[in-house]
Amino acid sequence: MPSRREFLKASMLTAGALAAPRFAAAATAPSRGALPGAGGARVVSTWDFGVPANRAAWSVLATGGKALDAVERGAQVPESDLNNHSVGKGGYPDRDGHVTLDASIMDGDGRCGAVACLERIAHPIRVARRVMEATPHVLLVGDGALQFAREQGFHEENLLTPEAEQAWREWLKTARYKPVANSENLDYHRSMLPGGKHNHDTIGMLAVDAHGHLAGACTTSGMAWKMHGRVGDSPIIGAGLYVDGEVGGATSTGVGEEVIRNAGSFLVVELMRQGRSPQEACEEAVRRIVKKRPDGAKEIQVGFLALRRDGAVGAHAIQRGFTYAVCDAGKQDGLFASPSV
Ligand code: SD4
Repeated sequence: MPSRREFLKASMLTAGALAAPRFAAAATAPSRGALPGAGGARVVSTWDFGVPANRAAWSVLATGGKALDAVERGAQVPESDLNNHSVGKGGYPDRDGHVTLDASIMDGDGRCGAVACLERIAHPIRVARRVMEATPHVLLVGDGALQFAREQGFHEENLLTPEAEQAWREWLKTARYKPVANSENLDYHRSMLPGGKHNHDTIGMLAVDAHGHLAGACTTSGMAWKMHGRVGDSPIIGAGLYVDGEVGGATSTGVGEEVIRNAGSFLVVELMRQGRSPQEACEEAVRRIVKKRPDGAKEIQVGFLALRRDGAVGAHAIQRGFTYAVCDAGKQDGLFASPSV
């Protein structure tokens, strides 16, 4: 476990490393849990763009709404740009030029739904919820997911913007696949748009509502320049997202392959069930990834965010630079620098 001094140092470095911070990341995470009952609601999200997403979720929670509705609402903020266009319009495509989207949603009662490799639909999180509520399945992929979205009346559109296409053509000149750590925040601040043109758009969001119910959502355009058909951790229940109403929830961001290999979010929740704090649980999950691939881990980023049933929050990442947003009755725009290995 990092000492307080290491934690503060990492936090300060993180804040300094952000190109043009839109929100100043605080050094001290909210360690005390929210109180149950009225005013005890809280929502947390990955990355700086979690702040506006949390605000949208808060509009549901503050009026006594359900955690599930809150995360679905909040996740749609980074799925849209400032003109309310789609996530994919800002996301980079795969190496063949297709913008393919992954998303999952989970309720504390165990119900869940997800879509993977979905094209042409701006709000995959809404399709994921529809999978959960209108089908006997958990995960629909590719053409089948698109067919279902069409049947459900979702609007179809081309998600590849001219800017993203240009960046893709530029990338094709070298065609080298190498994920960049913390590109989510760096690109966000460069473009200043939640769904801006360089943004990978992954948001993991966890909420506890005033009734003590939990839910989570995760949505992404995935790793830029991935192979066509590649699916990351975000739509895999237990990897990019897991919620158990008796314990808490966890979500992840970064290189999804490493998270899937370790069933990351499920691991975090199970560790909390066994008595570890959200912070300790996230640290252990990161440690497992680093331990299994010490050399590979030097070059990649993975971050976990956890919310316990009582509102206590934890986060940990391999590299410096991972931030997370916290929103509750006391403060709606909290932003914290995650400690890291
Ligand atoms: C993935 N975990 O597809 C996602 C990528 C990500 O911010 O988190 N990007 O592997």
